[in-house]
Amino acid sequence: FTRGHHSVGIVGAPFWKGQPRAGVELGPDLIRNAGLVDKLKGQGCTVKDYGNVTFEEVTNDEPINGVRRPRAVGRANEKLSNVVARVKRDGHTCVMLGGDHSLAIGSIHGHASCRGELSVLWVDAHADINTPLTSPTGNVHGQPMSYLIHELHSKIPAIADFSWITPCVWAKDLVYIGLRDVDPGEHFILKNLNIKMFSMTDVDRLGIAKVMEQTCDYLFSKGKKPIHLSYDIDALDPSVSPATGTPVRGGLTYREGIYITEVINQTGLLSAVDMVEVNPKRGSCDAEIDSTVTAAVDLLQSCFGRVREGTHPPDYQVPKP
Ligand code: B3U
Ligand code: MN
Ligand code: MN
Repeated sequence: FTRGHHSVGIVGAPFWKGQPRAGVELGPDLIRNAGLVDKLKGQGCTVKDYGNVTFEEVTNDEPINGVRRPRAVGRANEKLSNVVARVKRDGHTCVMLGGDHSLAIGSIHGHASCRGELSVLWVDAHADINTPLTSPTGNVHGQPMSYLIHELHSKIPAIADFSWITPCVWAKDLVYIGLRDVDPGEHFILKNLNIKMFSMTDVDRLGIAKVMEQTCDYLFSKGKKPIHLSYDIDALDPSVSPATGTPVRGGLTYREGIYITEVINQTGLLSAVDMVEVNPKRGSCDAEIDSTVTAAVDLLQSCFGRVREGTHPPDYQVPKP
């Protein structure tokens, strides 16, 4: 096979407590049941499935500093961080199947603990960079980047079971694509830290090809680092991926979403991917669920070398009559 030959390690994280809507914990098995492993193998990847992380029940998990379910979220991410670090030590590109986007704390932390400084590409309708004290909801899935950015460390209050988190990403190494629902505190942080972002307005103005060209130029100008792609399925338009907790109109088309992953694959630097916020209970019929899950699988296939023009084995011969 001309492309691919990636070694992929898959980790399921069936966790929902970073937000209030049940069902997002079904994401990992849905994405697997849609044939992810066989499809990746079929395009030339080596795949190891590490199974699902199991999370302990936490009782008496009252909010701290407005943060909801802090102990469950903190412990789940500490465990996930250790699993992702193991997948990276084993030499794989790590695919973390969520679950809600609070899991990016553990995924990025574990990745960085093994690979050092990272470039983070965050594809999402939302910036997920509220601090506990700017968050309008208290849901940690709207906050993960705030815990990981060095420059925000002094703004994070003490929270039970979050003390293991050490910041590991510099503001200059973060790029957003797809933003269209950003809270005031988040907008202030993005501007104040001069974080690179391509809102949907920028996608409209530039087109996705220029957005990706500028994303790569920007990240590579800071030095080539392993890329962590954190892909929230709600980045795509709800007409494509309706089965998600907080859909926002006016999102990426299927083609724009796929193009992002094709370009990231071509960099050769992709080191870990999160695919999060697939929630079948938010789909109103099987077709809506199927469209959402299929999009998630297609995006992951494109991350690992699937190309829309098609391909053929190097020894391919046209059959002679
Ligand atoms: N920014 C809001 C809403 C939100 C963030 N992420 C999602 N929704 N999926 C918040 O809760 O911080
Ligand atoms: Mn998100
Ligand atoms: Mn989102």
